[in-house]
Amino acid sequence: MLGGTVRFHLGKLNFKLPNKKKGSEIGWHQDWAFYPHTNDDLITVGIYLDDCYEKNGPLKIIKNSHKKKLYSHHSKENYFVGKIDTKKNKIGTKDSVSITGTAGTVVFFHCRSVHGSGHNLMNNSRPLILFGYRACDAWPLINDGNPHPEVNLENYDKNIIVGNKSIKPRLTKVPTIIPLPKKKHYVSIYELQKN
Ligand SMILES: O=C(O)CCC(=O)C(=O)O
Repeated sequence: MLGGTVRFHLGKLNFKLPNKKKGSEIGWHQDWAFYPHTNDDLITVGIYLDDCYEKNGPLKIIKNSHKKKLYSHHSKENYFVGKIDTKKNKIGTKDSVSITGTAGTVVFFHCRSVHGSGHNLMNNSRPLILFGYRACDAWPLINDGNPHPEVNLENYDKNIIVGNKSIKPRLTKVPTIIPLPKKKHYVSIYELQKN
């Protein structure tokens, strides 16, 4: 899927606590908007650690959206807020696919896929562990807080799973918007989108 080389990018665990009618949704977004690279051979892998039903607030993905445009994730005031104004962009979110599944279900999606998730209305939590991977020659355009070549190249290269290190990035014609400015430093997507 990544064209033959793989470098670990990031890992995080999104719990979605039980019975949350507020605050547990993730607004529609493209991961690519958070970390543009010189090419878009980046993928996110999600694994449910518990069974996830429609009412648990499953991940929802808009089919084929990775082949379309990069949407603005900035507010009216031009701050990066990490979510898309779906009304303004006339994005039909009703046609999204709900990724439900039993514990251990794995989903792979492209970094430009438009996705989000709703509230967890059930009384069990919805732990979803997410891993990001990138082709070895996809060079990050910004420091997104994950292993970054300019911070420590040796450590950055330790994240290669398949392939060889190289300082020759592959440049392709990809739409990019730098995710700046931000109002402040945010530790999670929940916090960023809420503000
Ligand atoms: O936890 C979810 O449902 C979606 C998470 C997500 O898209 C993200 O953290 O970027």
